[in-house]
Amino acid sequence: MLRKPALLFCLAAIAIFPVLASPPRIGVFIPGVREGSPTYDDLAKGAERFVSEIPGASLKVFEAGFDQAEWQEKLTSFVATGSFDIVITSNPSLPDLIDKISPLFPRQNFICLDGMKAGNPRLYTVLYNQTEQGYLTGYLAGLISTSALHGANPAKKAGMIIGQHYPVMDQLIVAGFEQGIKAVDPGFLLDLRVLGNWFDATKAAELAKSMFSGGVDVILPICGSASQGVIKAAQEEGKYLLFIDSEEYGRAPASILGCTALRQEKLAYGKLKEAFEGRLKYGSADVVGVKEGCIEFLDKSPSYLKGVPEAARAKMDALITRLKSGALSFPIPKL
Ligand code: RBF
Repeated sequence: MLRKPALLFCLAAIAIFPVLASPPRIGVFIPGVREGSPTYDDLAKGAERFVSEIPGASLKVFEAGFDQAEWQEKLTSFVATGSFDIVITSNPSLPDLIDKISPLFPRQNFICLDGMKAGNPRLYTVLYNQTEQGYLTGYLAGLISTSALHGANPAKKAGMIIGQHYPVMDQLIVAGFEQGIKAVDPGFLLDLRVLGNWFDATKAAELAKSMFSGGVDVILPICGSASQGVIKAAQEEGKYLLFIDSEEYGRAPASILGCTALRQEKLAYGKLKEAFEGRLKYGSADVVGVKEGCIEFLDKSPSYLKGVPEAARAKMDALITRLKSGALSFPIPKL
């Protein structure tokens, strides 16, 4: 028989780590497709790494596709299987969907990266401070556009091609990018184009070409797999691109001069681990950025080191230092 202190210890351990009793069953809900969307691919990779480290743990990755009208029904069916201890996803529009279906599955836990909603006791969200990310990227766009690089022109115009409008895009990423280019020169103009989906590479290439002919010399595409069309256009016209979300230099080393990545794989892995160990605060909403190491400008690639002039890189270093120290910070607006 267990003596009293040992028994108390066991009871305390069960109370603190209830899920440790059995290996976790993880469901990954991809609101789109993995292929061509690093934000979703990295989410799945983080979950795959987590599961690979725990004997007996299981994982199912479900791709819900591009028809957003179907997501609520697909998420409901996914959760209704009752197969998962935690359902993890990533997208600013998912917390509202989770809130809607959550009352049907009151014991189902959810984690949503790249989203923000506090108050649902079964949902934890963590938002990236994408104003910082947009600002860093816009600042580099301004520096490239005003440089003596071949392909840069005197017009103070930088571009973005986005999949669609949504609050995080408009109020954080685009707003940050615009502030960044204007920090280089207040006379800069942003040429913003909306693709209307996350996959049409042919239309994205046409948009990019019309922007280049209008005086834009650097574009930030945020349009999923359609970005392949933007790359093709930039290569043909000898213009420049910047990316966010992931390391993308390899797709066009002479055209892509900067990547400000989200550490999505690390965050997915880390939050699943916290949940498994009973440390995740369901009901709360965190915000992470450069300071926390969750947004990182990738400054080691030869594309950046050889492609961007030294004076511009020194200015980027100074900006990154200010963001890391907190000397420069951007509050999150109410979304
Ligand atoms: N980003 C992608 O890379 N691929 C997608 O298919 C995609 N679909 C989205 C659908 C909706 C409704 C919303 C709100 C965002 C979507 N995003 C997509 C953007 C993604 O969540 C993130 O904001 C960007 O990748 C910038 O970090």
